[in-house]
Amino acid sequence: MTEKSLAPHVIAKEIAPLGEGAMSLDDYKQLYAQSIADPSSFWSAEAQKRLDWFTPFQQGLAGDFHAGDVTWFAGGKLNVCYNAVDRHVLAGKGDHVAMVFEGDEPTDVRKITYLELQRKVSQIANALKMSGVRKGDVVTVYLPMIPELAMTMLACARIGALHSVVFAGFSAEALAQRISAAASKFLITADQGRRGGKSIPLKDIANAAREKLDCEELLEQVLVFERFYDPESELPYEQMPKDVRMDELVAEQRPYCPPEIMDSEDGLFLLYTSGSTGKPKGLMHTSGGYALYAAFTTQNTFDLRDGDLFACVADCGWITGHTYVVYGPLLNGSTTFLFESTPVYPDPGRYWDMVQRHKITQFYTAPTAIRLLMRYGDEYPTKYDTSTVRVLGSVGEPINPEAFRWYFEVVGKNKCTVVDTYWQTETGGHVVTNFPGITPMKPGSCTLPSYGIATAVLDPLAGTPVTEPDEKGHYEGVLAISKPWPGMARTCINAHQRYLKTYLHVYKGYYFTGDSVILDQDGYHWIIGRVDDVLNVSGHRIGTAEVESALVAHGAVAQAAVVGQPHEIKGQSIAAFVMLVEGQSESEALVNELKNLVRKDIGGFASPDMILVTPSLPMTRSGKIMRRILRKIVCHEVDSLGDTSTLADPSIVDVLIEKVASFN
Ligand code: 6R9
Repeated sequence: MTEKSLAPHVIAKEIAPLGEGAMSLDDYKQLYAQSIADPSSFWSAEAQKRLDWFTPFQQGLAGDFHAGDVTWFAGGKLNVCYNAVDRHVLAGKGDHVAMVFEGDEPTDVRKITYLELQRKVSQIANALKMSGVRKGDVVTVYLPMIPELAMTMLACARIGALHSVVFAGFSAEALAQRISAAASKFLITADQGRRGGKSIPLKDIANAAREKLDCEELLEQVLVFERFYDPESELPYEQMPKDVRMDELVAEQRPYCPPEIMDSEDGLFLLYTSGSTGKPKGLMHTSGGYALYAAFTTQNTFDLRDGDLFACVADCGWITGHTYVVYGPLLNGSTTFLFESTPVYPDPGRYWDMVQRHKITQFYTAPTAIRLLMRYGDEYPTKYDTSTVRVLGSVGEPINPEAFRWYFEVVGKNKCTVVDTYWQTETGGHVVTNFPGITPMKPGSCTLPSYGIATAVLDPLAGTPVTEPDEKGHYEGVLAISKPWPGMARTCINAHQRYLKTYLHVYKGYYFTGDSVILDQDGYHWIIGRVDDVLNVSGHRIGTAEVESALVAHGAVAQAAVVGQPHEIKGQSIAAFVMLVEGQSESEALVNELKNLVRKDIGGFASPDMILVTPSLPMTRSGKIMRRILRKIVCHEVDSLGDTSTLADPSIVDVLIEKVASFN
């Protein structure tokens, strides 16, 4: 963090809209203190207020971080789909629009009411049941950002199956890995996706995935939606055994499916995410706790009110899409927006054009998109009427103050609150964020903890809270959370020890985020970035280990080391150093092959921007690659390389500096 970003540029809260009966900062502080003094009572009251229970729960929180056996509202029975859909219909809101979908082409708009949603989700749920899906099964969902994706997630929740959504930008290899790791017997996909006027051949990729690992043995049925379904037309994709034409099957179903009665602690979904080591982890979120946390944070962070049109433009393939496209807005009975395209198609005014046409009231995106759009100047956001927006949100990585100011001043015309929401796949929803009209903003800081979240800044070595401020009055360390909250993931599927080791046993008594943080004199949180080997490219989490293992799979590569490099738009880009096996030589063709390999193994978004072939890597005598040194070299911080004396061959450092300099 630079000195500049720490400058306490506080945007006066008077500029930010204050809701009716809005709380003051002191009210927040009081309620926050109450929420962390007794989280169990705080969340129990919220769970009674915000969710409908078939059987009430007797206890809020049970278990703790030490044992790794946290539960919320266990014994209470509910159904999350019923809560997100049916109860709004029963309350007389059946004709209220639940979803507004805007496809790749701006003219492709669909509006779906709560009643229509209940019927369609029921039909999909019945189709799943007919295909053999049972309570507790894992259904892998590989779909583009179309309403059927959200509906399929809700249909799974309705029948008690766990959805495992795989982002449609992932490759066949990555899809296969996730089907296999979860022993998933069902795959739901589509013939194609559309983005920026181009077709993405999802079914072909799914077909390729089925040929890998044990997927074909595992899969009982593959249900295929058609992006432009026409019952009269020929199959628009290459068929394989076990394929089912999903739109046809769905149309045959009864439009009501009774919701399964689930325990609060029954799994709602799995979502695979990258960690610092090994293969992606399948984090499991539960029904009651996750649903409550999604509903609560959506309403509080975004000041959600009746009549709002809430637009989170993330893809459902990521946690942001789960919590803030599907579950959060629908659990609140609001109208959610689903967006299939990109911020620059057909031109860089797309977002603001949508805001104007649909009268969007909350708009939520990632800093990488804001930085990209900033480059096209003020002309686009200025051209459109964005006055319906009250809250602008940012998520995925720290937002640099320049991008924050542009978002606030040019997009929000100095009238909206910008909420900088810090959270993770593991946390289920926002854990540190400002609240509209309540928390004064500081561009670049995600500000103060959300209710019930007891943040702690720990000394990374001692594992105890940092108690001594530095000369500026700041506390610096790793970010941890000391008390359980309902939205936290409960386990990694089939790998509870890995869950404990990664999150709960690193620092005893704390949940460890993997991020480092500075707490300023006002208690504001400034996220510095990951302390582990996890990269954040355009807001996408990628483990260095995943990219390295894709690279070494090439016959010519002996060793690979991957680090993040600062990138103006993506936040970070990937820099890879590869050492070739004896007798192989460097060529442009090889570099292209390696890029393609990563594309094939993980997905296009993980492809390195820079691949350098080097004679060797900076290794310790015990053979450990010192990534710290590579990081400094790609960041051009060669004056602060630190101790290089433990390197087996210190002369390699100069060779690498030279290589990086000549690449740029
Ligand atoms: C929601 C999501 C989580 C990691 C997290 C951190 C980074 C997310 C941030 C932020 C600073 C913010 N991150 N939001 N850093 N300010 N507002 O992105 O989940 O994909 O699991 O990534 O993203 O490093 O640890 P996920």
